[in-house]
Amino acid sequence: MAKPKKLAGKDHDPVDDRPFIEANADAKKRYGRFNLAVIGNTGVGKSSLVNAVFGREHAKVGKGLPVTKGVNYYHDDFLGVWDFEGFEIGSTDAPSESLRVNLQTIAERPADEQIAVVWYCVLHNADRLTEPDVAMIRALDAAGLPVILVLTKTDWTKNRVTGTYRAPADTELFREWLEHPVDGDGEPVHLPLRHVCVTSASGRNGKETGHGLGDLVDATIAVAPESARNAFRIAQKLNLEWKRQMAHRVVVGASVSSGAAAAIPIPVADATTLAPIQMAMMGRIAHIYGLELKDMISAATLAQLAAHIAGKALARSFVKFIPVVGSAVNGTVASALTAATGEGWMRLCERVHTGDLDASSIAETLDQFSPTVRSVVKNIFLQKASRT
Ligand SMILES: Nc1nc2c(ncn2[C@@H]2O[C@H](COP(=O)(O)OP(=O)(O)OP(=O)(O)O)[C@@H](O)[C@H]2O)c(=O)[nH]1
Ligand SMILES: [Mg+2]
Repeated sequence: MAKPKKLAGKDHDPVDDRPFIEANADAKKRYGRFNLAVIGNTGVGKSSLVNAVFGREHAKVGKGLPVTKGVNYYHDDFLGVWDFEGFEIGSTDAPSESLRVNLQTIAERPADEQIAVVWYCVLHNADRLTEPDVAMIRALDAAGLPVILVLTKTDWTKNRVTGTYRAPADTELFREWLEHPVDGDGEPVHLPLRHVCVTSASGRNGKETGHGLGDLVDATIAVAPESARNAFRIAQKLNLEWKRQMAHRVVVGASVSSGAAAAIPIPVADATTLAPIQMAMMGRIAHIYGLELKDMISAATLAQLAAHIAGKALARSFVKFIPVVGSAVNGTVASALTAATGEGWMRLCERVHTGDLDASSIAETLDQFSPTVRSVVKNIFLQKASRT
């Protein structure tokens, strides 16, 4: 491992924030963008579904880049949405034919725009799929795309006794048909769906949370190509546990690196040796939680962050509290310090991600998330325990 760049020697010099920015940019490249195609008639709830799962105002009506007729592409660093307008009933073109042409156009676009998964959206109370629906699903499958059929705007009813929600009986029948489709003569119909999900993006009044979205997220990751899965874990907002697991791996890696960097104990006065490792760890974790740096974290906040979390003052305070350490930070303390820093940063990122904490107030709340002596000591014990 390359020895971390030595940072400014004087106490008041700021810690370099470049490792944060570089690691953040590197995470963006490494994890890439998740591209979803949503197809379905106007008003079936495509945009609402995308917003419920990804939590951004991506798919607002009529505000994308019209890539080809009837298809808009919306994207940020984490997520790309190919928004297909529904076909017009009675139009002369066969919808599956125009879909094929559109898919061809998309296939010629850059690699980071390629569709990973398709949500084919149909109203839950549509009593059947139309011929054009079936033809389009086959065309998508023929193009090698995994298709999830999403029944939308389901009116769930709550069982007063059990508290569980149920879709209407007709919707369940429709789902069963979709899973084992047969024609009027009872002959099987070829319908290449990878999964059927029954969903609603919001409650009846448009305010409550949706239903069936966890199932949709699980189905999506299951059918996504392996290379797109981490990008999906990052882009979606419903399963926080996936993010925690990814971020935790980053913390463990940085913690090990810190231990190695301090294999020969670092004099406390030089404890900023650990800063680049910690800053890089935080940059990657910020990406995993979907924090867009340019919008959310100003350069001034970053500098403050660096000073706060990775500064040598912190290491000094540990020396006061942990007498065994003496005047140097050894490998065990260094790795515990980094682990505690990472855990605090994960909590902060998670709160910004869920909207509990406003990004503009990160600077004022840093103290709450900085590692405490207690959390470092806990990590020292955990590490000792894991070695024995
Ligand atoms: N009750 C209920 N209404 C919903 C649900 N999902 C969407 N809607 C409403 O249905 C309307 C259309 O939703 P959109 O998400 O804009 O539908 P769309 O498929 O993106 O429509 P276009 O972009 O015009 O093709 C909006 O008024 C939504 O609030 C749902 O699950 N339940
Ligand atoms: Mg829409």
